[in-house]
Amino acid sequence: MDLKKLITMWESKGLLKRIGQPVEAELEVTEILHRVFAKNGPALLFENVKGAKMPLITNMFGTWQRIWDIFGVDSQDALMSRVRPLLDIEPPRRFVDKARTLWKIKEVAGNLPKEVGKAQCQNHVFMGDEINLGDLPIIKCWPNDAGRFITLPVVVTKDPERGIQNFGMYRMQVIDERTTAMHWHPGKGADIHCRTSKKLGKPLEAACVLGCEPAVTYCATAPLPPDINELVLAGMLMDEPVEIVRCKTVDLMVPARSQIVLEGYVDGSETFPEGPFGDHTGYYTPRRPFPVFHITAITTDADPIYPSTVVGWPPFEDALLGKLTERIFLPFIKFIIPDIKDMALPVAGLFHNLVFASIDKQYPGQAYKVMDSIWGLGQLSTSKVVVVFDGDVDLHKEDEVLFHLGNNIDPLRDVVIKKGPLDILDHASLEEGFGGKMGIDATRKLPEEGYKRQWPDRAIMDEETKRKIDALWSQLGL
Ligand SMILES: [Mn+2]
Repeated sequence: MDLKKLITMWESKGLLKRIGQPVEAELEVTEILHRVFAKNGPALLFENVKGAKMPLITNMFGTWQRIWDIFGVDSQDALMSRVRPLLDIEPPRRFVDKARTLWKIKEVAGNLPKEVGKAQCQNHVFMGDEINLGDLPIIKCWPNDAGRFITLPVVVTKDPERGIQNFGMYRMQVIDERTTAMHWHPGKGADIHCRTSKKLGKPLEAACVLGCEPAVTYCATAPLPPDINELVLAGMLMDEPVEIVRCKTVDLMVPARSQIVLEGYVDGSETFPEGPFGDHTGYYTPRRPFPVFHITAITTDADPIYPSTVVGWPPFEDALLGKLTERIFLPFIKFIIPDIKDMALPVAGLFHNLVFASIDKQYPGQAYKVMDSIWGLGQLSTSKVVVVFDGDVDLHKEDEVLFHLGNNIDPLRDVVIKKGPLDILDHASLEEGFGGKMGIDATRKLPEEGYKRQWPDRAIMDEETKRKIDALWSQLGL
């Protein structure tokens, strides 16, 4: 569903609040958002951000109810059922299977991106001297931030050799009215495109899409393998194709139902000292050189709305997006690592500091095999601490997790320390992006794992007593 329709719907359900009072783009939006998010409050539409020519929306992803609305579902299960067909596609053995497989592929194909000729995001086109980022209510999030940052951009780039587009989210620091920095880290989709362009000796065309379908915004943050199109995932999750339109000044296709598109290019040899920026670690990330984005056109909806978010000391608005990714990608992780029964990445662990996995242990050393698999898998490879539990542990109850973590381990025997890649934002690690990792085996130990004692039974009530007390319960008046 597009942003304007969501706004109408949320307003009618009391899930969005308009704020007419004048508010500063610097810091004030952050402080208001922080307080409203903390009490599971509404999405906020700031209609009067000082100095800006359009309203700002924030806290779109702040509650599960709004997230389900974004995808047009009423529950997590309903959303999950839309990606399940991908996992069920297997080589057909019988005719009836074949029919089923084709139907499933059709179901996926029916929601592929669809090109349109005319788009709401190109209602107004601003070029040359008309380009002015000052018209947008771009916020400064934290007191020591280097300046104003675009925090919810969907950045579109194309592999210059193979023509495959990528949609990623990289914060953009405003340098002047038509220039920004592009905070894409080494190895991210757009960074790879930029390096290829530099090798070919030409600039990389890029577009920054603001206020597209929020489902598309989410998919730009999803840890998809390279070359898997984010819009295909968005189409599946929304059960509706993403409409795309050709940009006015660059050869890129962008989501048509967007509020604002910044078109331009990045010259791979030019950098800007980007940052500091108060990041989702709750700390400022240091100033580092990043590429520069030159805007060649701004296209907008008839009356555009600018989207934003703030990250910081968790939990913040991005916590729900992280949890959503944990749930959506679990079936795919289980497909690759079948040992895994469940996984939890606690919000306070920032999704890369702490990973909990559970297994039904079948053989000695299986917990270590699972740790190595996690450390070898996509973005999970930067996980700092991985703890493996038995399958009967509810990984989503922090008390239960800590109970087993403390109760079931002997650090001399059950901890492995090793080296590997870490999240670039980790300020504690030995080097930026590289350092120590820890794996903890918190499962019941087998004799072959060096446990020569008798693993004790859990002290739990028997069923007969429970039934007797059930029968007695109403008479006890408790
Ligand atoms: Mn990608």
